[in-house]
Amino acid sequence: GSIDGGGCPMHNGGVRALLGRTNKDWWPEMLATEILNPNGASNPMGDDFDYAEAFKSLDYQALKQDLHALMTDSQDWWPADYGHYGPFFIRMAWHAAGTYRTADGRGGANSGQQRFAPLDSWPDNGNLDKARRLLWPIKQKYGSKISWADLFILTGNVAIESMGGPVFGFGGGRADVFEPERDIYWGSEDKWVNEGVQTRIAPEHGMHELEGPLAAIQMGLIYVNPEGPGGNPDPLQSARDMKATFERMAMNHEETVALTAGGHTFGKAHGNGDPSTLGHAPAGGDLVAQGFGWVSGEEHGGRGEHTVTSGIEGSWVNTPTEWSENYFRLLLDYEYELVKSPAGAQQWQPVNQKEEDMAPAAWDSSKKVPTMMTTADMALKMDPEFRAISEKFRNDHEAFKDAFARAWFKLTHRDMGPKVRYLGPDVPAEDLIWQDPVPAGTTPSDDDVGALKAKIADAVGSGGLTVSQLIKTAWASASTYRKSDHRGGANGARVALAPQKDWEVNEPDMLAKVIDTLNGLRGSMSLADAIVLGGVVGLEKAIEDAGFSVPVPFTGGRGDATQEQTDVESFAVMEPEADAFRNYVGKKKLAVKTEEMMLDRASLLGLSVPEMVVLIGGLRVLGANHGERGHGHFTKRSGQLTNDFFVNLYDMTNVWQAADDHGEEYTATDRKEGHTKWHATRADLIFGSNSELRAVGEVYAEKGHEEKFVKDFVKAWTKVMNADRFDLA
Ligand code: HEB
Repeated sequence: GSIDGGGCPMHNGGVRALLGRTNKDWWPEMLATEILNPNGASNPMGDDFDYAEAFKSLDYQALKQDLHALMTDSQDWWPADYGHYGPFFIRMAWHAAGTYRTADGRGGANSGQQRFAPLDSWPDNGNLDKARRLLWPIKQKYGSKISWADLFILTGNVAIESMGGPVFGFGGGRADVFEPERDIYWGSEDKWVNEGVQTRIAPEHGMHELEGPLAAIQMGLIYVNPEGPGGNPDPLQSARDMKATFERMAMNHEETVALTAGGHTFGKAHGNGDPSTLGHAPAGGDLVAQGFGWVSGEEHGGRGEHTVTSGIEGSWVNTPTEWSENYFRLLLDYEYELVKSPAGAQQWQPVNQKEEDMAPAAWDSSKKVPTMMTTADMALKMDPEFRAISEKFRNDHEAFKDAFARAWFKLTHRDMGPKVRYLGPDVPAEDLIWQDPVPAGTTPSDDDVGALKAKIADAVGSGGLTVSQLIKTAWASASTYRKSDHRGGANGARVALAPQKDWEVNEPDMLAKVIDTLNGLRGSMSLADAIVLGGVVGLEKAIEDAGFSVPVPFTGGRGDATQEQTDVESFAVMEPEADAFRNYVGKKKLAVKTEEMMLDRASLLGLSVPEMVVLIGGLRVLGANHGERGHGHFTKRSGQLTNDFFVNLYDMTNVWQAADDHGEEYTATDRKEGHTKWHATRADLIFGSNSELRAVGEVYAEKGHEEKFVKDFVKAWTKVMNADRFDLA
């Protein structure tokens, strides 16, 4: 699930703010540009700009050629180790993609977030500001035909290719945003990883599991601390942390080994200097630094030979700019001893290393230096399960190559959603299970749509189906969509498959009955379309019963996925632990308040405040609550689409009182007569207590706005139903 308590004692009573620590907390003096674009309308390309169209006019091969040339075009202001920037760019791409986490689909490479705080200033992203600046002339040349987000990943691919490594493919289509994502929780700690803060998994303190939805072991890391948990060089504990964090990014243990080994077949770590002389991270830096961070105070400027990034020093293998079999060979054939880098970091060095296995010095290829392993690399040798995988890959290089190429492709494309969103000539033909494939649907004719509508309406007329059931089923199907990684949604009708069909929030018995009935009626139309059409029929009846005539649009053409096309485990993390739209709260104790969960879900659905407000107000009177729950059902005209929720919520004859001792349920009594009037949850009363939600709700409660309410509801509803229709664009 998305936001669980995770057993973290740091957050008083287990409740924390939805967003934890934000940029404003880290850098109070940061220029508050958001006052100019409170609604996120900061894209200089304007609303009409269509990145997919722009990408189609890109000279992709010329761009790739320029990137190949860039790899060895060393610049004095940040010279290339071994004369090759490839490894540096691979790390840039990996860190761009590596923030992805499965629980809420946020993070990842798909909007170019590495350009903004806090990511640009995370200790783990040290010196990647230079990698991005090296790319600027190419970004400038191709302009808006290639986004920064796509460029990061494509550059990583070209880097691998240019050093002879295996590449599975590339799909473009990551549109840039122009401000930091403000909807993402990165943690609550007020110190960075290198400032002695508690690690997020610490069994000795009763913390066995990462706090949801986080996927990094400490604030400011992409995954784990290379020196070991909290700096403790224990490879087995490091293995534990690697498994926990890589699982959160959708990687199994084999993929985790392949990625780390493949990545560290290239490049070096940087720790040849005094880390205490390093200046500010990019955010909070001096004007004259122009966005460069970690400027060294040492005479030589901390470049080249004197670079300090992680503080660890050395390359993993003897051939750091070529794809090879050397990583596993050196890892498994040598004994290692713990040593300290010049910067004082803990690292592992081969015992009695043969001269030919040593690496060329990055700045003087005539000199040989010992190779090294980080504690995280040692995990691949010391942890029995990782060890077996390492040995398998060592003995079968083709299997390793294939595993690395596929895992890299998944890493860098996991947050792009369905394959229809991929652009460009290098999109692989093969369908991959993590892409949540859905067979193409066929658009039903108007006659077929009309005929099925009539049949569903008959079923409602005869009592075989209810408006509430149709609305709940359509909502259950479509509302899994999340704009963070473009997963979920009504397309594919996965609501009828495991695991979604069994989710408590979906009321499995009710759901099965509705789906059976729709299957019996739908003929050749897809189930996915029939479910959405069921919602249309339910809604139109509710609108008509309320005395309005507002049509509900329907766009067919969805396909049905099979169980084989559905990775049950990867869908399991999408199960809602609460859904305010259905007034549902699960049994699990959550780390944030119910109304914050509501905001989070609305944000993932891409809703604005008015859209969220109108949807909740409408769903309540339509009887879309989970089970038979009557909370928030502020109407005497159940099943009619009216603004009664707001009219009755804002009625001053109500006096509200808590009805339980954990703040979830409330009861209204009549101010004069004292009789019980309504029952509500937090997710109902927040629309009266929060001044901004109230201001919007009041508009819907106003005289003369009854029809506006219906029209706005239909619009917001339709937006949710079609949120995943990338095939229509
Ligand atoms: Fe890595 C580098 C850690 C995974 C790729 N890395 C690195 C370093 C460190 C690390 C510490 C150094 C930095 C500096 O500069 O100083 N990693 C790590 C960890 C992990 C990892 C802990 C988890 C386990 N990687 C990874 C992956 C990849 C990579 C997955 C991909 C795929 N890296 C890399 C590269 C590099 C690195 C390529 C190099 C860079 C240069 O050379 O600059």
